[in-house]
Amino acid sequence: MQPVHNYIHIIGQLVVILSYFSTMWNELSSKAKSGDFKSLSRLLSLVENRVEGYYEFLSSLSFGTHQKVVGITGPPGAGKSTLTDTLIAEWVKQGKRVGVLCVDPSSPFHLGALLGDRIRMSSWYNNDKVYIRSLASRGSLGGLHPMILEMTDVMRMAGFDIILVETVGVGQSEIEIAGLADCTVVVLVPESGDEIQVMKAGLMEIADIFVVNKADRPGADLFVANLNNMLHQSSTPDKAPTPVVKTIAVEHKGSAAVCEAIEATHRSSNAKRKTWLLAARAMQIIAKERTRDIDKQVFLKDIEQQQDTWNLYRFIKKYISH
Ligand SMILES: Nc1nc2c(ncn2[C@@H]2O[C@H](COP(=O)(O)OP(=O)(O)OP(=O)(O)O)[C@@H](O)[C@H]2O)c(=O)[nH]1
Ligand SMILES: [Mg+2]
Repeated sequence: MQPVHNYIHIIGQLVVILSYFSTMWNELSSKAKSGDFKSLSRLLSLVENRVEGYYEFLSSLSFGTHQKVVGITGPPGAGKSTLTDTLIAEWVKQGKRVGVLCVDPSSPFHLGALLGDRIRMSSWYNNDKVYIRSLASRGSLGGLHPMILEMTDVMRMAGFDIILVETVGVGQSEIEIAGLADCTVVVLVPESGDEIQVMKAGLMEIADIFVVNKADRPGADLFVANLNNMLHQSSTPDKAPTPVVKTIAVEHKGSAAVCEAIEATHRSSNAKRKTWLLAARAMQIIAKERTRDIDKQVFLKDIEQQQDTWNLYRFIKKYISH
């Protein structure tokens, strides 16, 4: 009889623990929905760390359709954070609630950026319409952040009208952001001649809007003209050329035009593109869940230790065969 009692006791404890978790998720989400940023921060951390119950929580979410996820990407130092700051100001003026996720690649090159964003956007930290969270990219191989899609959905649940995701355009992140955002803004500067070459290899397709920032610098008009030229050449009868907006973010110039352009892409976004975006998101999450057991650091070490006779397919076989 003793073992049966033990089982009942254990099951009872499990029920208590599970109901504790479910109450915690429910309480935090209802507080976050009512505008409590502390609860939102905690929810984001729980999802970021995949704490017990996160998947059930995500599965229970529902959100409005008016919300818009805007991706801001571009080369390091192009002025993305400064522009984000001015866009927040425009939207707050319109009475909108804005949530921002800044993804910071955790390379030593960008160590200062996190602090930089804090300083630049510090004026918003006490505004109850604006929530800003910086994330490290946490070893996601050249990508955004392993839980960025899920965290963006938590932001949607919290009811922001606009959710901005700022990311430095390196590696895979541009492609990932196109799958994440309803509208992708690519920020360039007049000196971005080389980036135009890069764009031919993929950036062009993902941009809904190009912003040429630092238009106070020499060569801005020529750069805009060249860019427009290139975009016109690649446009088709059923696809208008991607709009180009000139800004001087440090002087808050041009940000209203960027907001208008973002609004316009919302109106013109078609059902086919939406389906494509949802499919891209679903594929990303499935791929991530399937590779979840692979510790990236161990994986990298394993590759490092391979000999010259290394064969990629032999190496990955142990990961893909069941
Ligand atoms: N001249 C000029 N400088 C600008 C403009 N916008 C931003 N800057 C400056 O450019 C520098 C980089 O700006 P950030 O907003 O940090 O750029 P970022 O793209 O967010 O940088 P990372 O996140 O590090 O990639 C800062 O010193 C800004 O003051 C502009 O319109 N004109
Ligand atoms: Mg920045």
